[in-house]
This record gives sequence, C-alpha cells and structure tokens, in this order.
Amino acid sequence: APTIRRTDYQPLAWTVEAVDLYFTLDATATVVRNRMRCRRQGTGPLVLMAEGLERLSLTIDGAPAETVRETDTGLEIDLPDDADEAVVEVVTRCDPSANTELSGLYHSGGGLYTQCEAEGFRRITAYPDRPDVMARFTVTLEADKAAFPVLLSNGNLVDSGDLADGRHFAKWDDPFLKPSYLFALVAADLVVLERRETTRSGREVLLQVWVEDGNLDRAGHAMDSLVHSMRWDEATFGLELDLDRYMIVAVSDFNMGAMENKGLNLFNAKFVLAKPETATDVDYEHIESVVAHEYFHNWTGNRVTCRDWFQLTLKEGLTVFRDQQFSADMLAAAGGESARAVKRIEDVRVLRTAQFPEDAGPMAHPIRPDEYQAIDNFYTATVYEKGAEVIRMLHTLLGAEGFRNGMDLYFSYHDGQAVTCDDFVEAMSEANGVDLDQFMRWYSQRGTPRLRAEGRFDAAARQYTLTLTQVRPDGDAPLHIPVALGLIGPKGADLPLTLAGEAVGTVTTRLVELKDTTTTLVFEGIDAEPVPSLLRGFSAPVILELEEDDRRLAFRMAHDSDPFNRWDAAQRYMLRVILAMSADAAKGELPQVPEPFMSAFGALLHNEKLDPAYRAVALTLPAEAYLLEQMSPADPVALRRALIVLMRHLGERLADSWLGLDTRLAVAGDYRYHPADAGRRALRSLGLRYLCAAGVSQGVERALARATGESHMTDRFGALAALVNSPASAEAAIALADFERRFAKDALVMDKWFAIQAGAWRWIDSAQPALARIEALMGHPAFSLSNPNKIYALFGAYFRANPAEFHRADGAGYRFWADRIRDLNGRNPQVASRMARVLENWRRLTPALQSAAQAQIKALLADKALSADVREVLEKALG
Ligand code: DPP
Ligand code: ZN
Repeated sequence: APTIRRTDYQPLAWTVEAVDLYFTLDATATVVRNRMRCRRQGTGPLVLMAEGLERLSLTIDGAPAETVRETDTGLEIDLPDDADEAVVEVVTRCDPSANTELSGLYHSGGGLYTQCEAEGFRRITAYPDRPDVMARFTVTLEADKAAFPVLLSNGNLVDSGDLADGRHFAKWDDPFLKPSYLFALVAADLVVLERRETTRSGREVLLQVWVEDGNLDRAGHAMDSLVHSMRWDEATFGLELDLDRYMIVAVSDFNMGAMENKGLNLFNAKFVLAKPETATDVDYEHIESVVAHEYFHNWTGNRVTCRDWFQLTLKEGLTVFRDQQFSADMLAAAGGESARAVKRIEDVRVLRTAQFPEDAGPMAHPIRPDEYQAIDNFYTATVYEKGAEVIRMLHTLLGAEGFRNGMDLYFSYHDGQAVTCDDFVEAMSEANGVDLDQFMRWYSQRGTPRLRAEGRFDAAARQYTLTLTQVRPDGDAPLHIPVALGLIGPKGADLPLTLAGEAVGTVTTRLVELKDTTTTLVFEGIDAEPVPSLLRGFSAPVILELEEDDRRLAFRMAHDSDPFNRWDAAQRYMLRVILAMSADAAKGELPQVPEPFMSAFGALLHNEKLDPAYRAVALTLPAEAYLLEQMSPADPVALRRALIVLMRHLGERLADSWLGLDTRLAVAGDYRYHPADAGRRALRSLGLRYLCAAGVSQGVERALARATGESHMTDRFGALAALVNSPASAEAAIALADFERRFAKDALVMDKWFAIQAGAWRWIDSAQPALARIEALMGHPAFSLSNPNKIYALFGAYFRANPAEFHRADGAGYRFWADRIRDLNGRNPQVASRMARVLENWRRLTPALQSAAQAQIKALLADKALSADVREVLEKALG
C-alpha cells in the first residue's frame, strides 16, 4: 500500500455542502441513493472514494455522467471548468451480511449497523470520504418493519411511517455540518431506556440507550454515566448538549470500544451493559469513562473536527484527557482525593504498559504521525494515551483557568471547522499570552524522553543542588517539560522549597519548567540531606532516571506526601527486586526475596491510614508487559518464574494479614458501584490472589466459596481469577465449571471466562499449558471467530497477558499466532492487525525466541493475500 504523508495535504477541488441519502435496507442487498450538492473550491476533478460497491447509476445535474475515471480508491469525475456547483447522484449496492470487516454497513445479531471512522463511509456510498469535507446530512431509511422495527440515524427524526409490503421508513435530519466518518445508522430490533433532562440553558433533551430485548436491566449505569457526563461538561467547560436527542446503541460485534457518531453513538456492548451479577467494578468504571469519552467528543471531535487523519490526537488526546479528568472528579466526589490519586495511578499504569513499549519499538511515532499506510493502525496508545498526557501538560502549565480560557478561544475560532493540532495549541497560547512554540515539539518527536536527575547536598552551604538533564531518543531538540517536585526531610516531612535568590518560601511542591537540555536548581536553607521526590503526579510522560538505593525507595514508600510518587516508589522497588530475581531464574537458580523489601511491602499493607483502594494499587506488582520492557534480553519464562516465587512468598509470609483484611473489609449490604466499596473489594480480591498463589488453604477455601456462591460479579470474578492463577487446580476447575454453567448464555460474561483461561499462569509444571486449553476452547459453543470481543478475550489475552505461555521455547505459541493472523486477515484486517502487533518488539527477546518469532513473521509476509493493515505492521516489525 502507498505511504500517505502528512505534509502532502491538499484541500479537495470539490467539496460537499449537503447530502441526501436514501437507504433501501436489506441484509444482503442494500441500495443507497446518494444525492450530493457539490461545490468547487479549487481546480481539478470531483474525487469520490468507493470501496467494494456495485455502482448502479451516476448522474451529474440529472444527466448520466460521461467523464468518469476509476482509480485505486474510487472515482474521479471531470466537471465543466466554469461550473462552481453540481448535483451528483450516485446509486450503489452493497451486501451487509458479507461485510466481516465490520467497517461500513454490516450485519450483527439480526440488525444492521455502521462504523465509518476512519474510512468506512466509502464502503457505504461513493463520497469524498475525508474529515475536511463537512456537509449537512439528511437520511431516509426504508426497511422491512418486522425485521428492522427500529430505524435510527444522526440528528432529529423529522418523519416516519408505514409503506406498502410490510415496509416502513424514517427520515432523519442532522442540523450540524459533519464529516462522513461521523455518519451512522441502525436498523434493528431493539428496546430503549429513556430519560429526559434539561440542559443548563433550559432546553429539554431526550436521552436514549438502545439495547437488545432482555438487556434493559443492564442499561441504567450507562444512562447515569451519560447524565453525569452532560453535567460535568456544562460545569467544567461550559459545553452543552446541542441536539434535542442523544442516542447510545449497544452492538455485540464491534471492532473498537465505541464511536462518537453525531447524536447516535454506537458502542461495543461491553461498554454499555452492566448489572451487579454480570459486571465488575472495573467494568462499571470503564463504562462510565467510555460513555463520557464519546459524549465529550460531541464538542472535541464533532463540532470541531480534524482536518486530516494525521491530526487524530487533536480529538483523541484531548478527549481522553477530558474523560480522565471527568472520572477523577467523579471518583473524588464520592471517594475523596485518595480516589483521584488512584485514578491517576491507573492511567499511568496503562501508559507505561501499552504506550512505553510502543514508543520503544518499530511502530514508534509522534502523537501526530508523519506517515502511515493504513490509518486504522494509528489508533494507538501513543495518539490516545500519550496524546492525553501532552494535553495534561498544557493543563498543568496553564492552570485550570488558563486551560479553560484556551478551550473557549479554540471553540470561538473553530466551531464548525476541520482543523489541526497547531490551531489548538495556538488558541491555548493566545488565550494565555504564553509562547508554546517549543511545547509543539511534543507533537513531532517520537520515543519516550528520559529525565536524568542528580542531587548533591552541601552541608556547609546548607544547599541542595538538583541537576535535571533531558535525553531525547532521537537526539531531537529539547522539549518543554513541566516537572513537579518536592524534597523530603529526614523525618519524612516535605521541606519548604526556596530557590537561590528567592525570599524564603513555604511551598513544598513546585512546578519547574525545563526548556534546556540541562537545568540546575539550587535549593537553600536545607539542613540535612533531603530525599528528592521528582515528577510528582507524573507531571510529564518521561522515564525518570534517578539513582535511589533500596533504603530510599522504602523511605519514599513510607513517607512521600505525593500519593502518585509513593506508589511509584513501590513500583520501582518491585521492579528492582523482580529483575534481580528474574536474573537468578534465568541462570537456573532459585530466586530469593530480599527481607527489606518484605518489610516495606508489609508496612504498606498494614498502614490502615491508607484507603483500601490505594493499598490495592500500591500492592499490585507491575504489569508483566512493563517488566519485560525493562528486561534485557526479555526472557518471559524467567520473569514468570520470579513472579511466581515472589507472589508465593508474599502470600505465605503475610497470610495472616491478608486473611485478617479479608474478614475486616467485607462489604455489607447490596452491591453498589462506589469507590469506597470498590476499593475494599479490590484489596480483598488482591489478597485472595496472593493467598491462593501460596496455596494457603484458608485462602483457597474462601476463594472457592466466593467464586461459586451467591455473589456479585466483582467478588465472583476476583475469586475465580485467584484460583485459576494458583496451584489449586482442582478448586479452579470446579469454579470454572460453575461459572460456565451459570453464564453459558451470556456472551459478555463468557468473554471473561475465555480471557481468564487464556491468561492463566502455570503454577505447577505438570499443569496444562495455556495453548492446549485455548485450542480446546476454540471449539466451545460460546466461542466465535466473527465476534471481535471473543478474539480479544481468547487470543488477545493469550498473546498479551500471558507472555510466559505465549513465548514458549518450542515456538508453538508463535506458530499458533501466525495461524490466527492468517485466518483473521481474511475476515477482519483491523482485528488481525491488532493481533499482529503483539510480536512487534520481538527483537528484545532472547536470541532463541528472536529467531523463532522472526521466522513466523517472514512466513506471514510471504503471503500475497495479506491486508495493507497487517502488512504495514509486520514490515515495520521486521524493519
Ligand atoms: N473515535 C473513537 C473513539 O476513540 C474510536 N473510533 O472514541
Ligand atoms: Zn475517541
């Protein structure tokens, strides 16, 4: 596939001002009549993109089109030089039931649904399918009434009624200009949960959550989340819902999480449906944030959209930041500031697990990429998560009020436009009178910058000198980096920070703006050597390099007043211990757990002043993917051995504490989604993980009772996970069978059942390898290769969450991977390419694993039928 470059952007010669679509819907043959009012804005032909469509007719101003050229991407039509306007009508046919890619118009569970971002609209009709073409849409849907009783599209319902032969129609009008990627339709047999709300300016709006019959009792949390999102955006950014009606529709087969189509959000059902018996606290939290994310896109993405797909982070980074802030505010309102800190920790954990490895591998790209072959490959952790960190830095540098002023100015300039990241940062700059030219480098540099810190204490001068040096991966120009920092005194209290030449201050956390490669800070009035606490709250997405011995880490684990850094100190300590233990395991020695680490860990566990939710994140070991990234060479089997020894030790030695906690922190009464309750449940489930890992019989008994008893999903699943990842294989088998019996007919819950088995660690050498179990589960009646959630659950969990079992010495994991990619490539290239990416960092593995992985990648690339999506990923991986 050709490489598309950011700097090649050109406006189209012809744009569309208004489009009228008439759909004659049918599961196997849908006919779309598309009438576009086109306007000239430059020289050249009218360009229409089209993919896999059967063209039935094409007319220009009512006459059959004559000069039509077929191109690789669609059609080009020459229009008279003196024409400034043309009405172009194109009629095409497509087959939704044959659309296994789930891009464009497709069939799922008896209904018809669309997904158009990024380039799916061209699979529905011929159109200038680019985000800089913003048109007014009117849409008429016509279908068989019995098969498709509900007909939805964007905007307002302006007409509907019955037609002959049992058919009916609905006509929708979207008053807002929009790009084609925000188009959506639904034709299905659904039921609705409705609520009426009044916006801040007093308009009444209708909110709807559409689900399959039988799921209404699972729609309430999504509805609540929507209302909370509305209120938050009004209060925080003064942004109101602009439509009379706002719809969310749950779809079972969906490639991504959800899609922000104007007024008609389509969601992967897993981010809508929840009730206590079927969804965990984590599911509730995800639903709230995804509902918020799509809702916030209505302004950041829809009202102001992207000029081209290179600007994707303009809407995604900003909207992820907004949903993170929203969730943090919601959590803090219910659970206090500690709950806010836990949210920040979770977000950084995702960044480090998913984005740092991407930024260190062959797919590394700036948050605004410079080139791509398949845009679908660039819906990445870098564009989303690192993009959100870049926006967060602006928020940190400008303050909440300055940031708000920048947002206001951005909307005042660009409402209704398709713009670039520069436009956003310029609005922030202008509103605050701040120069952000250097800051813009965050948009063009790839790789995770390192921040090297060195401290020197001068007792005689009572000074502490801190030298901070930025190291950029490609040796690029220095970045503008906000660093929040503090100094901790010997007794554990923060010291007031006074820089040389300043009046004596009282502030104990300061924000320093690094703009040069090296910055030296001299703090005065320091009487004893302090312990630095740098990058508080993770104020910038960098890797901090600071020499700290075990005692310092333990000290910060006990005293750092910044909850993020306190957690991070524990993570650093764990990382150090695990890497040393893995090195022993790699040499065939029995890894040892250092005693001082046990005390530091125990002190956190026993600290009743810390919220359970906080203790749960602080006592969770770093993710395996993150640990592998820090290991060279990456040796997944040695790492797993070390983790097993460590978990066993933590479970055995602290057994009484875990059991005591488990009793004391039990939550009484009915399930409610609340951060305080969720924190207690999380800590109890974590305790069961350690107890079961160590085979502590009381822990195993409690886990089995909780996994199989009358419980809600959070406790049930926590207990099941503890058993499956433990040497208690007999109890695990009982719990798995019980779970299967209860939920066999519940697709979303069965996804959990598949994933937990695919990700299962092997605690006993004789236990069944994950791969053998997965191969057997592929034949399970609840499994389906056409459902992306099933692919992510069974294969994704194996490839990503079970490195020791996937990277097997005999190469069987890689062969299985290659077979799955080959198979998925033909069905659904987007999903195939996501799965293909799991081996992109193969060069970091041990030599034997490298050659086995490379052989499979090469074999795949020899296949001529490989999609552009998968090919781009594998070619980059091979380098
Ligand atoms: N734009 C969607 C989202 O991130 C993904 N297609 O919300
Ligand atoms: Zn988004």
